Amino acid sequence: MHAIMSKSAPPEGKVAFAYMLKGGDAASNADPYAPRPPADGKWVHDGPRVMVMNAPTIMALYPHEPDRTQPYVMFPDTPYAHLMIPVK
Ligand SMILES: [Cu+2]
Repeated sequence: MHAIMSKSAPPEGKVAFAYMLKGGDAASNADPYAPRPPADGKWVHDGPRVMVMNAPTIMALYPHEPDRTQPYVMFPDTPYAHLMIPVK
């Protein structure tokens, strides 16, 4: 989280696990720093989930489109890519 907030590189070789059980909203699934959705876009409303961060090799195995029903990659192709895994 420090890396994304400070726009620096995540610590090499350290995987992180996090959770957001109340869900949350994002302006973009592609741009970690988007202040709002693009003019033709919408907010991404994510439900409760756990997240695996800083594990780039597994990101290639999952889709990059937001989906509340299955795991997907948020911020793909950035140092902040992470797997979003919905929970119920
Ligand atoms: Cu996320």
